[in-house]
Amino acid sequence: MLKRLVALSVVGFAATSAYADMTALDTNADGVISFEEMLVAVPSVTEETFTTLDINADGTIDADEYAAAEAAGTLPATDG
Ligand SMILES: [Ca+2]
Ligand SMILES: [Ca+2]
Repeated sequence: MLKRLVALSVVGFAATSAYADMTALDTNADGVISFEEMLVAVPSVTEETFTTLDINADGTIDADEYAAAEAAGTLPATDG
């Protein structure tokens, strides 16, 4: 199971090569990505996109939501 998840995330990462690791986005290291934190990495991200990624609608992207978005290829592309 773990191996499969890792393989999936590697594939997702390759497809969005400019995307940083989640920990790089989580600048205050609280384990979740806020809209403000995502804005730093992806200045063009909209609240609508963020809300789509925020599956449980708690206002932040947790590791599960990040992994799901990465696997689905729905992470917004960084500008760099
Ligand atoms: Ca954070
Ligand atoms: Ca969430």
